[in-house]
Amino acid sequence: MADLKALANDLASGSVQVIDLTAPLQESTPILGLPPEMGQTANFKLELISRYDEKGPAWYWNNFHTGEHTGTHFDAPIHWVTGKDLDDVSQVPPARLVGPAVVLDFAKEAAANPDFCLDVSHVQAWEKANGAIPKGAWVMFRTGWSKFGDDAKAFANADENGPHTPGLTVECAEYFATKTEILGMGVETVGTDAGGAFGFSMPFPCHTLFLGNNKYGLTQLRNLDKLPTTGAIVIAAPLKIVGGSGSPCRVLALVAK
Ligand code: 23J
Ligand code: MN
Repeated sequence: MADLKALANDLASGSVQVIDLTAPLQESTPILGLPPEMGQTANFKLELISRYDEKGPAWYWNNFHTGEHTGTHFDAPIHWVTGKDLDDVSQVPPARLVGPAVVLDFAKEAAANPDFCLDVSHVQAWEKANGAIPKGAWVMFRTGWSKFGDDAKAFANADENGPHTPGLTVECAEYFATKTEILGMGVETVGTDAGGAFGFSMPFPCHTLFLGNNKYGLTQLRNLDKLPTTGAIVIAAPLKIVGGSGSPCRVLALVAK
């Protein structure tokens, strides 16, 4: 039998640390902007119900408004047409929210080229250096992009040709989606796809291929620089929205010290 007592002791002593990979969720949290003729997702917004006042003398609470895909969030397979018959966010099995994390660090490349795309050769070189990506892994694509997370303009990095943010090539998305048994991909940017992915030979390959192959997306992650290359455990906790295509998500990592 597995030994959770050891884990409890390690948590209590601090020899296992809990790292929060979640960005703060507030009105200023950056959101994806699509071309104006398309439907748009909403910013997060709090609406006060009462705060120890005449509407509620002893209690503070809010309603909130948000898009499902606002801030650090989870993409369920049903989000994309290729996954339309697969799970909504409430149907994702809980065992598939938790897994070992591998960190593919391409922050240097993304700093030199904001349109940097991870390709199959990068993944093969990573596996040669670090071992095979385990079954059920969360693949964390570290780009350093979270440093722009408090500045919506820098985060989107758009010019007249659209946004310029790093992502995956079509071939790399296809490799992960069809040749591996990972849970999904975690990124620091606003979505799993590159900023320029609408113009790829297959538009939005990460959404198309990951979600169509029952794999997930995690976005707007922070603190990936605090994870080891391998060895962390990641827990993604989206809200169990019945029929939902995704959800703002708390993402935590367990890291051995
Ligand atoms: C809808 C259309 C295109 C994209 C997205 C959503 C996302 O990035 C998302 O948050 O799933 S690229
Ligand atoms: Mn999304």
